[in-house]
Amino acid sequence: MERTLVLLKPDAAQRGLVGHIISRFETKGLKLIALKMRTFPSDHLEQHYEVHKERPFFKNLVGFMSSGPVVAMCLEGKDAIKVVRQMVGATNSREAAPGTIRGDYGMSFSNNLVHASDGPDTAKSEMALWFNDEAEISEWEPANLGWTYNIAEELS
Ligand code: 3AN
Repeated sequence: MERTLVLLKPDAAQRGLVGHIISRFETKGLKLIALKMRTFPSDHLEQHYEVHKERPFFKNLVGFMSSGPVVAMCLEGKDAIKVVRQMVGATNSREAAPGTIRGDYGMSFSNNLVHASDGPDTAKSEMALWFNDEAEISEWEPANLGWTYNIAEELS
């Protein structure tokens, strides 16, 4: 099982899409193991987007992300990082494929609703940044796990 970090950006809250987006991950079969909502300070967002710090859009990005509540969550599942990235779609929402979250709900490059970790190393460091306490992660077994996956072929 793999874990990934997902952020619902302030535009998701402002547009009333938080429930819709979380529901898509849940109905896909991804397991929600951590969830919180807060308006986070700029220094936290600067850390999160450290890799983009030299890019011209960095200041706007941090300003946007700290302008309202962000919903942070961890999702778990087989190949969760790739599965979630595919569900999120291309960075530019206008080019994101229909059926993806950005493709279905977005029209913007910058206000693109969702962030999702792009690989195992970033998933690990981002989860540690957003959920610094082990107590914030819920270890639990969904009652339908054996129906979401094939136990003999995928869970043994
Ligand atoms: P993604 O979230 O699709 O992995 P990244 O990691 O390349 O995209 O970029 C991080 C965030 O920075 C994007 N989600 C987007 O909001 C913003 N961003 C990236 N490139 C640009 C750009 N050229 N102009 C404005 N915002 C950008």
